[in-house]
Parts: sequence; structure tokens; C-alpha cells
Amino acid sequence: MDFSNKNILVLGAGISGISVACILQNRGAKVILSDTKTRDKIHYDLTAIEKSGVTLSLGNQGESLLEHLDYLILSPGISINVPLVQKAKALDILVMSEIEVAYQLCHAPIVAITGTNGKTTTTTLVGEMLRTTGKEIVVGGNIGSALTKEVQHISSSGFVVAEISSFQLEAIIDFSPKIAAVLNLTPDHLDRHLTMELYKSTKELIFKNQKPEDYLVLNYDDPQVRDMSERTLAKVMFFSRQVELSEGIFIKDENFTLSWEGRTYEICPVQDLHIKGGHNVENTLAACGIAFLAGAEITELAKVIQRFEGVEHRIEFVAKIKDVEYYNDSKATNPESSVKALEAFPGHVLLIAGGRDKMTDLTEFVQLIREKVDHLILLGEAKDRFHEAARNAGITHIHIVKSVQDAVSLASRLAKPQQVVLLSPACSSYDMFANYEERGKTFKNLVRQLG
Ligand code: UMA
Repeated sequence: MDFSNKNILVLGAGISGISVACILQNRGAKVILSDTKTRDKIHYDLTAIEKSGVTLSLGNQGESLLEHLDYLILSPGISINVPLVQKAKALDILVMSEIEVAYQLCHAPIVAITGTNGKTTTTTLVGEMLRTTGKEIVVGGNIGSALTKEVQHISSSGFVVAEISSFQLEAIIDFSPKIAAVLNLTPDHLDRHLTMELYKSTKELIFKNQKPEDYLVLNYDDPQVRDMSERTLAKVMFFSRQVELSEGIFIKDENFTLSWEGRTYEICPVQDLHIKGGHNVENTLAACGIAFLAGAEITELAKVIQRFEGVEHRIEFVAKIKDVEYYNDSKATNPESSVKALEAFPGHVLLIAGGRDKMTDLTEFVQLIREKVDHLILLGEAKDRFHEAARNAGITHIHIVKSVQDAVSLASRLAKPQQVVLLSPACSSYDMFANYEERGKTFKNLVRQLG
């Protein structure tokens, strides 16, 4: 796709929009970057945008922006269903997501990892594993850095490892990874995708353009993901925590084991993995499969597993104070993800939850709270619905607070030796913070002040 001399509108002045606008302007396009926010509400530095010659249009997003346009590029936070995007489509303007532009500009093969949960851990692990090949590796996407920025200088002999969300997939055109992976699928972002069927079909776009020589790594244990093998042209590698597969990656005699094209490789004992939780065993299985297909050596996979300490904001150990351990799981922005965190602990948890409610089902989450949580501390916009669901399930030790600061202070007063304080909100952070990273950092700072 040729971007030079094209009239391009980029919607959203966040990480993705700023990156793609600068890059395309520098490549000879005429770019307008638009955001509904006024300048004082934009969190990001716009100096590079101003220097590059991009036209900024802030505070209002009217149809006049579509005049004389060739392409409309969407930040992930902007749905294809917003009226302006629909209008652009009606006018035959080519609409695409920021990752589509990244794909068009990229010379290296792409590994693209999606799923409801585990994306960040798996992407980070794959990045670490592929670095052992000595090739040039970049990691980006939903993990927090714009894919367009990461791919712009990589040569064809390198590898791009991309965490990909359903939001980013909504408006792809040709985007086609050499290796794609779908880790799991549970209800999430239904406020945007409306139904589970639409959410699933959006996730499936990750392999829509793959060819027979490409690979698709799928979770055998998740029926919604397993059946994707029926709709792909790519060669499928399954991973499973529950079943010893005849071909794929699985656990045998407590070892990570890989069978592929007639050969079986023992990678290392499962207990060599330090990061907590059965879900992290699944993430590691997927990462090993992906990295193997991308050319990493089996012995190197084992070394990475043995030294991997996990990622920030995912069941991240913060401190042990007065014999109470504090964990930051701010990345848990849906109940399913918080269920995974609770499963990683034997019990006696003081759970801090709540934030912007995604209105997903709370049944399993509340059941696990009943089993594992001694005190439930709720905050944010979701507090009333969570409170009601917990009360209806017979949970009694519920506390409502106004801020993360109050939550940490209360938890520190309630906690007894050997209990665990866990921030795992099961909600997005946008009611109180710019993003989950800011929420997690705030929690960690408050905890460290207790010590
Ligand atoms: N906006 C408009 N018009 C609209 C709607 C929004 O102009 O009609 C503007 C907003 O005012 C805002 C901007 O669009 O300024 C928001 O864009 P964005 O949210 O896409 O912001 P980015 O900073 O580009 O962040 C995005 C991802 N955000 C989302 O998917 C919501 C980041 O994922 C990602 O790390 C980043 O690109 C780099 O690739 C975050 C996320 O929460 C972490 N992802 C979801 C998740 O993991 O659950 C999918």
C-alpha cells in the first residue's frame, strides 16, 4: 500500500495515533491527527507531531474531516461502529487500523498473539525466547507500544512479536502474521463487540489472511479456540495443559514436552517455572510452541523459562510487610483474569477489586471469592454491582472504599500474618486512572510506603 501523497486522517491522539501520524507524515503523506479531547486533556507529548508537520484537529470530530480523504486510520480505542467511521465507509474511504499500517510498513515476519487473557505474559516470553536466536527482535502492540513505531526500522531477517487485541483486529485489511496464536476466549469487551459471537469472529481475523505455509497456535483445552482449526488455511499447532497430544505442545511426566513432525523434545520440568498460576503454565506452553516454530532452540527455551520472573502488573509480587505478601494484578481488567489470579493462591486473600465495570458475568468470580477471600474491598464504578453479586453469594466481609489509597490502608490494617493482599480489579481502570499501568504503579507506591 502506498501512503505517500495520500490525504490521511488518523483518529485518536494516544500512543497509536501519534506514532502512525508522525511516521506517515514523514513518509510523504498529508496527515491530520484528530481527537475529541481538547489539548489540555491529552496525556501525551505532541512535540514530535508538531515538528513533523501533521495537522492537529482537537476537541471536535465532525464529518468535514472526511473531505478529500484517501485513508482513515483508527486507534484501537475507536470502534468501527462510531458514526464518523461508518460515514467514511459509506464514502468509500479506505478504513484501517494502526496495526494494518504497521503490517504494510514491516519487512520482517510477524508473530501475533491474541486471546482474552495471558497475551502480555506470552508475548513477553516469546520475545525473550526469540532473542536467544541472535536475530533482531522487536516487541510491541497492545502490550503498550505502537506497532508502527516498533516495526519501522526492522530488517527482513528479524522478527516482530506483537500482542494483538480484538480492537486492533477490527479494521485490518491484509494483516497476516507468519505465526498467529489464540490463547483462550472468554467474554470481554462486550460493551464494544456486543455479542460473544462478534467478539470471537473479530479475534478470528488474526488468521483470516494466513496462507498454508503459515502457522496457527491454538489452545486445545478451550473448545471455542480449538474449533478455529476448522476455519484456517495455516498449519495448526495445538497446546494443551490437560491432554498429552500426539502432536503439539503439552505436559508429560510433569515436563513441558513438544512433539512435532515425528520428533519429541523434553523442554524442562513444569516446576522450573517461577510465575504463579495454572494459566501461566498455559501461557508458557503457547510461548514455547510459537518460539519453536520461529526457530528458537529447545535448550534455550528451557533457560528462558527458568529465569523468567513475569511481567509488571500480572500477579506481580510487590513486598512482604509484617509477614503479609502484597501482589499487584492491575492488568486483570476482567473477572476471568481475576479468577486466574485467585486460583494462583491457596486462600486467605484480601482482595481489592472494582473500577470501570465491563458488565460481564460475575458468577465464577464470586464463587472463587467465597472460597479464597477473607476480606473483599471494593471501589470504583463497579462497586455496587460487585457488592450485590457478592452479598447474594453469601459473602459477608465486604468493605467499600473511595480510592486505592483507602483500599491499601484498610487492607494493611485488616491483614494478619501469612495472608495475601491482592489488587486484582476485574475491571478497567478508566474511572479513576489513565490506564491499568498507572493504577498498578499507584498501588505499588502505596504498598511500599507501608514498609
Ligand atoms: N477518541 C476519539 N474519538 C472517538 C473515541 C476516542 O478521538 O470516537 C480518542 C480518545 O479521546 C483518546 C484516543 O482516541 O485520546 C484513545 O485511543 P486509544 O485508546 O486507542 O489509545 P492508545 O494510547 O493508542 O492505546 C492503544 C490501546 N488502547 C486500547 O485498546 C483502548 C492500548 O491498549 C495499547 O497498548 C496501545 O494502543 C499501543 O498499541 C490498552 C488496552 O487497554 C493497554 N487494551 C485493551 C485491553 O488490553 O484489554 C484492548
